[in-house]
Amino acid sequence: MRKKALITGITGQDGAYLSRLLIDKGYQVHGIVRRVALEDPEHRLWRLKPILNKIKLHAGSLESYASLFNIVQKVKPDECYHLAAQSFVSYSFEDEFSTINTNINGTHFILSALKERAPKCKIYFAASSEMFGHVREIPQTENTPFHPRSPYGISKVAGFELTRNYREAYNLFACNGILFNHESPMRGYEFVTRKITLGVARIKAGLDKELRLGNLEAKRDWGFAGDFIEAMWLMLQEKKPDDYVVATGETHTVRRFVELAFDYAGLDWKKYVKQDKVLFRPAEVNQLIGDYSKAKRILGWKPKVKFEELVKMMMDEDLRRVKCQKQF
Ligand code: G4F
Repeated sequence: MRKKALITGITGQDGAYLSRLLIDKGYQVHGIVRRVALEDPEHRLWRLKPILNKIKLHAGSLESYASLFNIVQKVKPDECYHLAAQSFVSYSFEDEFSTINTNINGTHFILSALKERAPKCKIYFAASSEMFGHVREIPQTENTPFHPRSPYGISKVAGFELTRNYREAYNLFACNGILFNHESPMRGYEFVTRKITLGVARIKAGLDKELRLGNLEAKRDWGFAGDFIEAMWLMLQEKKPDDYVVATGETHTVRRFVELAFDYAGLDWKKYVKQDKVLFRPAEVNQLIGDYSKAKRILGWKPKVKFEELVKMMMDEDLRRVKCQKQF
């Protein structure tokens, strides 16, 4: 019988890559989406467009225990990937209550529903390097203490602990993937990498004259989303559930990303980038760099796409898109 996977957050970047991977592996893929997404597929399901006829979508909400419970009961998944969240760190400062409520309750609800209706299901929780925040050591490992710096980071620490507690208290096969930043041509436009590559492509096409950014000195460990989702799947194929850092082991400033992207388009970034105080965060995570040696040792996982290739991949896609559809 085909294995059944249930993905929350299937409409996002990671959900789109993961769905493709699972379809290729022969899984029956189910996703939970908000009802509005089903009513407006053109805008909200664009990342899933090429595979819509190969997956089954269910209307539900992270805010409703009943909806998650009913979907879990109906699907009875073998594996569940809980990716859904309010995932934009900056926005979490503006609306801390909804970020904290949705992210923490959503994780609690899905864990509880799985415990009640599919206790054998293997569970992946999308934890985050944002949990390390004001970092206590460099590089960060599975043993580095957390010091989150945003409501989003706090909500992920709570999700991490809930997942670990369901594993220890109820014997669920529940894993935390502590993923560092991961990007791709399917990244949302609010995140800095995509904002930069689209911004450069628009400037190149003469559609914009400047690119406004916040803190250029922040350092991130940026990998390719297509590589990182493989680690999610590998965690659930292990004999025992555990927590893993997924990263590249390299760190770069936002400024470096900017330089490479503008260089690629043959432009001098200093002429176009304006720093805007409004885009700085009330509390910043200054430096992230992950040590993925546990994932390498146990899962046999390592990142394939290097930083420079990632910038080129995203630039190529945005230059192409802006060229064919000037509305971007
Ligand atoms: O691209 P970002 O918004 O990503 P951030 O905050 O690191 O979070 C991402 O990665 C996490 C994993 O560590 C995920 F959990 C999370 O969901 C998300 O995917 O910002 C990256 C850096 C920050 O230091 C920010 O201050 O870029 C800096 N930055 C500078 N100017 C900007 C901007 N970020 C954004 N979004 N927009 C700017 O104009």
